[in-house]
Amino acid sequence: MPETDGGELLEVLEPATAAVLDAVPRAGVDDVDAAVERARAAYPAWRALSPSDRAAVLRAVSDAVREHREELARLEARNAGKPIGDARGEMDMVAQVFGYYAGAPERLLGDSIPVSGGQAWTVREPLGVVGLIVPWNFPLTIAAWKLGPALAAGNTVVLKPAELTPLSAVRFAEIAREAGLPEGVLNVVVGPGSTCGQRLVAHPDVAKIAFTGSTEVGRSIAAGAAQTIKRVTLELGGKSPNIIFADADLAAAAAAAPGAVFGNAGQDCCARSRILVQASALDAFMSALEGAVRAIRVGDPLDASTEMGPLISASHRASVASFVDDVAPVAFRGTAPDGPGFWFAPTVLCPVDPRARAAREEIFGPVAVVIPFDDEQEAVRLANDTIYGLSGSIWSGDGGRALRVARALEAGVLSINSNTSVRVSTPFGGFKQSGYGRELGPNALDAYTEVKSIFFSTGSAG
Ligand code: TAP
Repeated sequence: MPETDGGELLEVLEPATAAVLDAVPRAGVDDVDAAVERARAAYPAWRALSPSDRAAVLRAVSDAVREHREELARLEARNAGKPIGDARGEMDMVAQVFGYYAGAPERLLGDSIPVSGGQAWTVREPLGVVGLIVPWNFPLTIAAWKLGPALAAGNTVVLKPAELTPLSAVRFAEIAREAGLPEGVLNVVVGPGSTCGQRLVAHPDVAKIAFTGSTEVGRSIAAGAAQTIKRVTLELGGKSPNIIFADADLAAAAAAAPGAVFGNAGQDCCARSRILVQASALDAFMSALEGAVRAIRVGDPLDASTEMGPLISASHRASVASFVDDVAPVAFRGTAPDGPGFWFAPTVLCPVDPRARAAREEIFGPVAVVIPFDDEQEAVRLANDTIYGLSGSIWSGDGGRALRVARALEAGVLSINSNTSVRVSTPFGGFKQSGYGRELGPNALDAYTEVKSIFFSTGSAG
């Protein structure tokens, strides 16, 4: 059960049916304070654990996630409405993240720096209690990206999942505890961002907030954290470009484009939701894309053949639908089930004016805009014409051009002739208003440690 004594119950819905899936106690501010206190009490012992012992615990957590893969995947598929195949892949990634960061406690290296009169070197210290605030789109995966490096570095944690999708975090905490994570090292509080999230941000004993979610809330977290000079990392929204040059393998680009924007029903901060296509290839690309979009299987998340599930909530569906009004230039749409559940058919708008709302705002749903361009310069200008800078793709048969464009794009995670953004061993994070700080890879440890410099005087020979 989550960390709360509160009496109020939070009903958790299943997006595919709109029915109640479960009910969990809803935490309040007092529960956050109690969780921070437990994390504070557990910190000295967790920090003092030998690096190899801390590594062994993280390895055991990784193994336990693998053992519980199917249970966790089904929970995530039902609560977040994502296809079971995707959910299984996400649980594999969660296990990989803990396995990867199990290597970190024994590799938190410092520098030895030449100075006069003695020896200087640096060590990495944990921060203390860190607050993790995560969204509903990849609930346990995004939590793991933060938990792995935070725990490896010797911090203790209070994790606040989104109220819409708390179930996998609650179950994961039990599994991790059974696998040997000491009491109090990971504390889950299930409650609203407006109370529990804000309290974590304001709490004087929380050293850092790692947040993934909307740019709007990220802004308020950065402002709130300034009061106590908390460390903050922010992984926020995106409006990522998928740039397709006429010299690309158009069939491959068109076959891959739907997955890059309609995966997780478009509820993905890395969604390549702006498809920029060189005008001379537009017709050929659009006809290949149409077949791929109409073929997407949208349906029951627990059916192994499903490729796209529902949206997360009724209100989010209304927000997505507002981008496909009567005057939207709908080129073609896929299908979606009727009846209960928050369904929305994959939709492609073309041609879209780059100044249009659908081309500028993060839709966070299965709606792609296609924008034609004439040359490389225009492609780069259009791609960078956004407040965001998270990810993007470049498809071209000209390697020099692909690299030139990759260097010119203002974004943190790019792929060439591929739409993948995320690997456990490579850094992930945004430029501009997509946030700051990096998750995953070796860089994530920087965000959960302070560098300490120590000078040892050697005196002078007598
Ligand atoms: P947010 O409101 O940003 O929620 C993300 C997390 O922050 C949730 O755990 C939320 O808690 C918490 N939160 C909300 N207000 C807070 C506050 N004032 N202080 C501290 N924590 C707070 O995102 P959302 O409502 O779920 O989605 C809105 C839009 O955000 C989406 O349409 C999409 O554009 C964007 N979004 C981006 C991402 C990524 S991966 N970058 C993920 C999700 C959403 P509760 O939800 O429990 O109240």
